[in-house]
Amino acid sequence: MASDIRRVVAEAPLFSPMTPYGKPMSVRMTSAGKYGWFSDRKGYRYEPRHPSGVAWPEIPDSVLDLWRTVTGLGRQPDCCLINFYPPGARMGMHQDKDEADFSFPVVSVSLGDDGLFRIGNDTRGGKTESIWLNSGDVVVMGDEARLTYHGVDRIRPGTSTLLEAEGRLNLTLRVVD
Ligand SMILES: O=C(O)CCC(=O)C(=O)O
Ligand SMILES: [Mn+2]
Repeated sequence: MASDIRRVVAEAPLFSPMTPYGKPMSVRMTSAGKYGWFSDRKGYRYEPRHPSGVAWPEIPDSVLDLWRTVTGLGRQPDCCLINFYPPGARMGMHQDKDEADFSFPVVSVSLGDDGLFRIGNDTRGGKTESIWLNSGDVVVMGDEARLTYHGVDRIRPGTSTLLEAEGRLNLTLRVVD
């Protein structure tokens, strides 16, 4: 799967999106599928093209197979968001809510270095729990957990040899329409 993602990144290079508040995110990202997730001063949204103007590459079969196995759904995801966390990168607590239908789960796959994932509840603030996600771990955010706040506090560089560079890759599979 890591080599499939490398091919996607070769076609649709990683970029650092700007938050709506005007600060670049520390995570670098790209996408595969019908839509890619994007952010700039105008806000968070899905876009049909990479910022370079090319269409997003297709979602690799290895990733679609995992989606089918984990969800049992006939419906395929519209987006595979690829996040790359270099050492020092993090992602603040947020809900995934730019999708039209929250009855579909979001499936997340972690590859490479360990990441400290924090999960709360469906309101901002309040009690949270942290778990280290290791390479190969899959998290399904579905049903009552679909709109749970979550984020990544830090990664532990050098804990995996899967990727050439130090860092963590996370894929999230999303039904957008
Ligand atoms: O990197 C992770 O484990 C979570 C990524 C995430 O929450 C997102 O891309 O929306
Ligand atoms: Mn998320």
